[in-house]
Amino acid sequence: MCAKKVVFSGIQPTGNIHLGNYLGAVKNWVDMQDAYDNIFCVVNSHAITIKQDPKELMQKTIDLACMLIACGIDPMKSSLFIQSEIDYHPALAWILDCNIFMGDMTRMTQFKDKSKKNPKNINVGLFNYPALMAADILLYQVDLVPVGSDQKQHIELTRNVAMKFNRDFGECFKIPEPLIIKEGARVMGLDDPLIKMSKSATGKNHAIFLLDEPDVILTKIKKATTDSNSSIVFDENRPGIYNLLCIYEVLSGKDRTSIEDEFSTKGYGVFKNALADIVIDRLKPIQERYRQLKSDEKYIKEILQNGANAVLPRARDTYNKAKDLIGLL
Ligand code: AQP
Repeated sequence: MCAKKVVFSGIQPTGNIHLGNYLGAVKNWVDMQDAYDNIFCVVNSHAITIKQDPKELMQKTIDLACMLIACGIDPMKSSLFIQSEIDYHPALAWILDCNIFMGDMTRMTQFKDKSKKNPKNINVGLFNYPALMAADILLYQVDLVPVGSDQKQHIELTRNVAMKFNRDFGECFKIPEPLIIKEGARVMGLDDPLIKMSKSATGKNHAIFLLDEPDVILTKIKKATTDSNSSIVFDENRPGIYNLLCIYEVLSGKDRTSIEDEFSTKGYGVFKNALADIVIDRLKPIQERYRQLKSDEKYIKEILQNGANAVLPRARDTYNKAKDLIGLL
């Protein structure tokens, strides 16, 4: 029997997890758990590229792990751990840093976007984020990295540095492939469908958070930006209604033609109510499970410790190999 492919992905504890994180990443992690050998990571070291309150960051890290389990990450099928528990991540990032050209790093669009959002804290870590992300992935000899489409450029950089290292020093890293499921790959802000839904955006109606109460979800969807044209069809040139229809498509599992047949003549009000119903229904069991798990932090910490113990040997082996190949004692 051939071994299962290894999947790795991470998520930052930078704020409340939203529908974009869920549909673009976490839902896919959960759906594919049986098919792969899964490693998932709360990437708290990435989170400090943006200023964080230390106590809050610790709590948000545990809460996010709790939410991932509530969403369906099963510790019996997946290793879930906290990035800062394994020191090989920053150690390998340094080796990779010395093998990534400035020109390649300066092309990363996320750095440009995040610098604009945080003009008073454009730190070296923010610039260097993709090297740490490459280390996260390469340490585990990964086949696939399921992410939203915003991370495609970083995975490309990861592949390039891995290939360069293997060429220059000898075979060390498996070359990972991005796994971007088209549906849900880029959920846009409800208040502004031209920008990606994001944890750190401040608009009151920007994102649906997984812990939002039903009435809040309904209000946010009702207030979502659409346009003056009332027909309900999948048209990328009408980004507001297109975004809402894409969310409905992933959550309902229906195809585009049947969704258009169902709503095309019904107007935005009816469609928005149906979308709110489906979002609320999907989030309800996740919220219930989250509340149960939250009352047992010891259990969450145990899962995280077991996850770290399970993945540590892989990280150690890869790091030692890279260190040896590059001539570090
Ligand atoms: N809007 C989105 N649509 C689809 N997928 C998304 N992802 C993020 N936003 C969307 C995917 O979620 C996973 C975890 O993301 P992250 O926490 O590592 O960081 P991010 O991409 O920077 O997410 P945010 O929400 O925008 O956080 P902040 O505001 O802190 O920067 C990734 O797979 C990502 O693709």
